[in-house]
Amino acid sequence: MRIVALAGGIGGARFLRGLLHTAPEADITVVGNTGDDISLFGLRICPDLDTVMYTLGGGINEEQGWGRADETFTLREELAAYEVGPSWFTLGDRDFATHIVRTQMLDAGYPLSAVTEALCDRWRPGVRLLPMTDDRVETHVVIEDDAGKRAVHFQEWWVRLHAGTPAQSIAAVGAEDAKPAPGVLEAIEAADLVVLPPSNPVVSIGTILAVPGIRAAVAAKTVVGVSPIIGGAPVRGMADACLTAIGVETSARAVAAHYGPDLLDGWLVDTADGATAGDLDGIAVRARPLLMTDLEATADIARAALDLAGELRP
Ligand code: FO1
Repeated sequence: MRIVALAGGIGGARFLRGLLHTAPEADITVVGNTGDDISLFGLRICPDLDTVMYTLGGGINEEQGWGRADETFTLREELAAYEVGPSWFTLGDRDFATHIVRTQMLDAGYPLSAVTEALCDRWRPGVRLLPMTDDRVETHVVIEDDAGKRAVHFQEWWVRLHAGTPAQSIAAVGAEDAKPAPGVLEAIEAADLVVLPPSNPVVSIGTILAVPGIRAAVAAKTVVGVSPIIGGAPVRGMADACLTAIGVETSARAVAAHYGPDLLDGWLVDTADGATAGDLDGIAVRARPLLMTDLEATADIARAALDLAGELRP
């Protein structure tokens, strides 16, 4: 079975671990969000690609959901001693090596897709990990505070401001001129189904769908999504702040409506939202426990998504 998953960071990576567990024989291609990418200290950092690579490759810092396990922070301390920032974005020594290798290859002219493939040669995530595009796309957020109205990089809003200052707007800068990375459209077209894991529907899944050509390719397939919102709140992260920024209510049903029936064929909601689990504009909605408490629970959720897709596939 050929599966394509559009994935963001922590929630997406955790879901993929369950998907691999329940369908070890499946051929899984992950199209990763690169809108979170940021350049710091002269290095290109790809948080969502790294979170998928480290999580599926066994190197993730499990409780954080990002960065490496068994980290040390000597480089960070030395940079602070030189008062070279930013200090609000924590990079560990092991993680720095990934960004050095990536930047070296990008500077040598390799596209991000080739760099990601090379990094995955080491990590062996068990899926084919493709960036959504090789072109530069960066999510920026317009905020207004006592320093005035300005656009800040998504990471500054997310990490330094904890999404505490309301986003007046969120823009995937460069998305309209970006092309899908090599292999992305082919993988989607060849897929038996596309899965939307419980990633951030705005800055992760939404950004991937904003790359011209990807949304139409996905919409042509059987698509099943997993709600990242349970009982009116995101399980983790701050998807509510992102949804509010685009005028979408923070509910499982509102996210399904936001993705739209042209895109979604099936939608899994948690039992907490079961009361409103009736189908929505032709989207088949099913309620089941969605908390990814451990690998078995996550595998069961992934299995439910595959079963629903099987039910819906023409
Ligand atoms: N998230 C934080 O909340 N604080 C950090 O200092 C931080 C550093 C960081 C470094 C590398 C990396 O790959 C991810 C990092 N993240 C950090 C998480 C990151 O902001 C988010 O995972 C994604 O961008 C959103 O999914």
